Amino acid sequence: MQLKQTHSIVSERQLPVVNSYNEWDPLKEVIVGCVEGAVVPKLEPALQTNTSPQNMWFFQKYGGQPFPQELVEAASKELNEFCRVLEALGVIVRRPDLIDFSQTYKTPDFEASGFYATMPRDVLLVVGNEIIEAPMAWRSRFFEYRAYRSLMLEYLRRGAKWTTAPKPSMSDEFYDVEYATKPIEQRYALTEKGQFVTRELEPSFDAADIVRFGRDLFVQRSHVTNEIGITWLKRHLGDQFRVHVVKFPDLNPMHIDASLVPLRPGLALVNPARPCIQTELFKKAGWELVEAAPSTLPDNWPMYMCSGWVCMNILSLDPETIFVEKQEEPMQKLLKDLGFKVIPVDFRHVYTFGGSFHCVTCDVRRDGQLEEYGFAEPFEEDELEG
Ligand code: ABU
Repeated sequence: MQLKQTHSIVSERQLPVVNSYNEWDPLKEVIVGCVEGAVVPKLEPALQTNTSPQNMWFFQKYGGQPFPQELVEAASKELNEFCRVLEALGVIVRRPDLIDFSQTYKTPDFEASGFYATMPRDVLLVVGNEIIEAPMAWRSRFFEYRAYRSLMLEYLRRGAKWTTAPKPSMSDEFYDVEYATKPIEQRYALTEKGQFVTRELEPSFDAADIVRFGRDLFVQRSHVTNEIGITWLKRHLGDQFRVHVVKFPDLNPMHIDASLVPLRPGLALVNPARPCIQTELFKKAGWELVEAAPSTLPDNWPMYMCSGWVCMNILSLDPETIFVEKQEEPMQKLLKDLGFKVIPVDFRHVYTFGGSFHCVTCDVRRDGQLEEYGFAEPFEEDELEG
């Protein structure tokens, strides 16, 4: 694949403190989330829409209370071991501040308690030397940025660009509060039309609905990312970047990182259960799309906030080396067959909190620069309509 370099090559020593353009350049510094202080969110319109009927009891029983201690301890152990492995590989690991997420808060528009600082990927989007705090759409996540404030201030002081995107008020009018109770067929029809639980009154997006391929960023509309949120992002990033909307047949879209995961220039994992509608456009750009292998997770594993497809929610140490969950042998084999070195790490207890390696991290600094990876022609809006 021919790469068009748009920045001069910089040596590692000269890298800006925040510097990350894609998902695969050699990793130098990363924020890893933590589960300490995690609180089960109370049911609210957007959360309810993304929760399957069989999991509703969990939020009804524990909403507003700390996550059960045994779940926290097991996941914390795995996260700490992951950090140890990263550090042993020479990566600088940063952790969020400990926050009391059980505190309730009241704004002029709603009342809620918090959630956690487990998934920095959801709230922080790094594009080049800039960190953008995402507006988000769950009331329980309104103040989640506070866990990262001391890190943001440090990066700002050391030269990074730091932006907070405008947050929606999250009043009742912002949501289609009936969405969760609509029959499945009607919900499929609504997602087809691009209508989700969040309305278009104000911008919202989660950073995890965006995946970075250098100059080209791909974003999905979801229950937390609306059209006006994407407009804000496009306009904010300006002409140096191209933001393309991609679609997946997904009843409950929320976060793109278990649907489309680039591994190295020209190669990406896709989810066979929700194949990208615009597959041909990736192929035309010279990208090979490989179907992820299914998870080995037992059916009875507690999964309250995501699907087993987090087996493809990997983190790249560099374009040749990837962290994969230790018991996801089919996924490990697939990646090894594609020529990658796999680092297996136990992470099933982290899955229970709603994500895996990509979700629990925010890659602050990778050794690379802004490049193009074959998407020379912008995706045409009419092709995007699929
Ligand atoms: N944030 C990870 C999304 C996982 C899933 O699609 O099930």
